[in-house]
Amino acid sequence: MSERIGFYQDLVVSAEEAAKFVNHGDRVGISGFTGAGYPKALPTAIAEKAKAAHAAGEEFQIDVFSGASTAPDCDGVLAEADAIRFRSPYNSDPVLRGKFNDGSALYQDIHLSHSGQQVEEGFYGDFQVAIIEAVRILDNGNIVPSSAVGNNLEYIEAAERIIIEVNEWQSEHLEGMHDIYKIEKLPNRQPIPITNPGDRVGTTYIEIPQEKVVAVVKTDAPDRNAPFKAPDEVSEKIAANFINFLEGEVAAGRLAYDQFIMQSGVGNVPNAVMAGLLDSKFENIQAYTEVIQDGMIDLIDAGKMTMASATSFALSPEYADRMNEKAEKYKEHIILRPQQISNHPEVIRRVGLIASNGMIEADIYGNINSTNVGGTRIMNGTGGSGDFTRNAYISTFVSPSVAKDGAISAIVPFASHIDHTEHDTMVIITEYGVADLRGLAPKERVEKVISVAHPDYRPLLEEYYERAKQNKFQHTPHDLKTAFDFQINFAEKGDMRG
Ligand code: 0RQ
Repeated sequence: MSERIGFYQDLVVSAEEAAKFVNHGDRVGISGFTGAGYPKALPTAIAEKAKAAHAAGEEFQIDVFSGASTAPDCDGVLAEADAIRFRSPYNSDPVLRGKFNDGSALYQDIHLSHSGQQVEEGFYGDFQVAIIEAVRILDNGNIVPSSAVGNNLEYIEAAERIIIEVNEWQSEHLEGMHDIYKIEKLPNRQPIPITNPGDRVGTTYIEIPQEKVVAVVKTDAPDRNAPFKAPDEVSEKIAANFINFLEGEVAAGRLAYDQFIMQSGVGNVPNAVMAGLLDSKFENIQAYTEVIQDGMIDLIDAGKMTMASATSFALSPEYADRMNEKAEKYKEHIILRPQQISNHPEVIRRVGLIASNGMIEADIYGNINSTNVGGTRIMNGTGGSGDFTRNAYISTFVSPSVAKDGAISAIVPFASHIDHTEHDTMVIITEYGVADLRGLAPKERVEKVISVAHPDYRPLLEEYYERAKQNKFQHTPHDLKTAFDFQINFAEKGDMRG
């Protein structure tokens, strides 16, 4: 174990000892993104400290900033201990989500490419602590990050005190997979010199200001690594529709079989899309995306995907084991970057990728709600979906047409919260087909969007549109009195059909 800690040997302590450096009211930046690369030991130790303080009638809450989501042994334990006052920029932990929704914790849901810069520029104030997971500490005190890079650079720079967790579960062969490039602060910013997903422009390690390191903790625990559900009939149909759409782009001369650069959101539908790509004519697929999922590993193994650039892994346990065994081989095909780079609008626009993300609901004009069920109940967050949707060559949303056994339609008259506007949405894909909205005025889009709704909901959407057209103003007709009937029906009667 100690060979992983080539420096700061005298700072190695237990997690409980290290937690002494975290105080009530601190702003704490942690490593971690989609359940990978988050600190495994400190969160529990901080949660225990919070519980002890609360039992003694004292206050103890911190503000937590990460790359994106973490895991039950990070956000979950802190939320259960009521140790989080404020959280940003992304969360998918159910316990913490409950706290946001009952008002006992605050959440700022922002674009993942913006969060690090806003920390750097001081928008949040001072940071007291950074807790960063590493594979290894190098002999000069710098670190090899683990399975996510996220906002590590920004938190290390902003924090007064740095705690490093060295996790032996992570493969040492991840060394060399990272590409750490630091964007200069304003006003000295230069173009990011990446023109292809496989371009390496930085270092394989993160520089650490040695004087700030206060503790090193040894861990040996796996990433969250939730298994994916096997693709079901609906996700397979969505995937087939997505691939048909790509085939149509080839037929139209706007894409070639060896030109496809993808961004993919996380989840079962994206994984089904990747399973579909395995049997497709597409070759030499590249990803410029934020997370590497199981489906991409399969594509790499099959020789179909040549390069995947991201900021973290989001692998199932089986695939995480495979990564740990064969990291040496995978690093020929995978680059892990800071999230400011993996999600950077400049690079996304330059490489010309096709984005596909999930959604909660789309309205008849193409506005997308990715985050708030019924307009008010936060689910996860916008994550990187805005970074990619706004800047992709083609932006698609993929979703089952209904949720909760048909009680919820993914296509509604008016989205009850809007994360991506009709100006950015190009294509909506469900199991019923592809609504290609490119080049269309709002009123021309309605029929196409309704055609991918579930058949139960199509007549209700058509009736709504007829009513909306009675409006005096005919550019984006709405009947505001009934525009949210679907969502109101669900809130009051448990079914959008009323
Ligand atoms: O809940 O499991 O309790 O039934 O949402 O839904 O269909 O499995 O799809 O996992 O892709 O999630 C938008 C939440 C979709 C996700 C969202 C319920 C549904 C189910 C999951 P149950 P599915 P997904 C890269 C890009 C925003 C961030 C983003 C998301 C659960 O894709 O968070 O795109 N996206 N990031 O029943 C009520 C609706 C619903 C609904 C689905 N209309 N109303 N519940 N659900 N639609 C990732 C990062 O940035 C890190």
